[in-house]
Amino acid sequence: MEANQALNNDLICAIATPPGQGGVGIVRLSGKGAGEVAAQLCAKPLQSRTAVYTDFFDAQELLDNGLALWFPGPNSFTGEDVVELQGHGGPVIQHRILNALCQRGARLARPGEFSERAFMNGKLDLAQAEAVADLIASSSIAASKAALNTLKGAFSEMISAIALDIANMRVRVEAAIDFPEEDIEILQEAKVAEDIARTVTALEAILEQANQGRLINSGISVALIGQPNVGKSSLLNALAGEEAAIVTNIPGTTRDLLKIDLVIGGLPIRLVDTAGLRESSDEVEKIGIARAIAQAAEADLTLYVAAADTLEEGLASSELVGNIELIQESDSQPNNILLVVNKSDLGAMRNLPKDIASVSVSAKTGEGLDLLKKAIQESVGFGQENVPFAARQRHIQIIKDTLVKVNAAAQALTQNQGAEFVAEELYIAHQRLGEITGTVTPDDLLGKIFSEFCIGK
Ligand SMILES: Nc1nc2c(ncn2[C@@H]2O[C@H](COP(=O)(O)OP(=O)(O)OP(=O)(O)O)[C@@H](O)[C@H]2O)c(=O)[nH]1
Ligand SMILES: [Mg+2]
Repeated sequence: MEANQALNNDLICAIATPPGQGGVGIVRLSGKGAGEVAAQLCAKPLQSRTAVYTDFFDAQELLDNGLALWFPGPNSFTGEDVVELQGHGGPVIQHRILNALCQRGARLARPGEFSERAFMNGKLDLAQAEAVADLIASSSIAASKAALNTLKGAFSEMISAIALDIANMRVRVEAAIDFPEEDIEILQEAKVAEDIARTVTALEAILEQANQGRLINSGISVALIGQPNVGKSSLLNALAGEEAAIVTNIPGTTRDLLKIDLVIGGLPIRLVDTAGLRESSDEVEKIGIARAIAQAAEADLTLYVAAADTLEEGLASSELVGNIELIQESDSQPNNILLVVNKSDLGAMRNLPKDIASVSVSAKTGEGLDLLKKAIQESVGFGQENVPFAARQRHIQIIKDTLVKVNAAAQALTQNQGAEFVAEELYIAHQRLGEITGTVTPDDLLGKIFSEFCIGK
């Protein structure tokens, strides 16, 4: 890492504000000599951590005027010398300022390079750096709160506490390896089994929270599935509050997937309308139906839509059960399915399968829509409480892998396999968990994470 730091503190610059016109446009500069280069551009000395009103020049002429803010390292976002040049928010002006900086030795930053440097210099850990991108990309208030909590360290603190527990266990287990004859007794005396059990409980709890954090962060995908003409597209329109999907009384209207982003109870939702499920000889429709089933399998929640007026017939009901079973078989989270009985204005819910939660609605009159929204929230495990932190799929996989290894350590202990086996499992668990905050990071992982950032962050 030290070699990286030495290589990477060259001077980088980028426009930090969004493209287009605005009252203010900010160009950021970070790295060795940022203060000097900026002072040349402003043709006056800058003052540490003070806003200086100034003109900006290139070698020939005046470019703009505004404020220059200088944060000498290490007390800056990146930990290096950082300057923010706040000029007028126009693309031509800002590019001229960038050019002037590049003429004086800076280069254009890669996406995420400022945050990557903050990570490299210990200003943020990896989960916090990811939260910077997640906070910027958040699409609901709840998502932004969760990302901010992660940025402030809520998630990292919990992970670090568990990592510390594992480290402490490792110390005791590794000590026992030196006494192969008595190692089992030593481990018993040191109450390692109890500590492992506690760690498993802690990991399971954080896994559950991380799942919520992942859902709120990346958005919850909800698929509308069901037989033709039951009103899936009408429901999508009713929930979205716009005529996004084509609705007709001809069965088989929807052919392809239609995705709409909306917010329900503060949760970012991606709602997907699909082709009605039926036997079809039409090539295009067949592809649409296959996509519908795949979407249901992939979604965090499947809304299986049926129509109240057709449910009275026993046949429709048995088909419905068959289709639900089909989806449950292909779904990785088979419990997350909610039966939505639409067209409540035409009849009551009847002949419903008993083992599945259901809601009655009318896309036409709007009746039951609020209940449906609540049911969607509850089905993905959200009540009114705030999500404690935002997380990513990467974190969830790591927590799961860590759990597997800690459980393996517990098993090695109960089977009296010897301290070195327990130590080995705990070592792998410890290493893997460290990848969340970045105490252990394969280089390609860093490249992947930071390349997803916007430029200037
Ligand atoms: N009475 C009544 N009619 C509805 C309701 N919802 C939808 N419809 C009607 O049912 C018909 C089918 O609606 P769609 O939304 O196109 O149904 P779909 O499930 O998307 O159908 P496919 O795309 O063919 O799979 C249309 O004529 C709608 O106006 C409802 O709540 N009550
Ligand atoms: Mg449709």
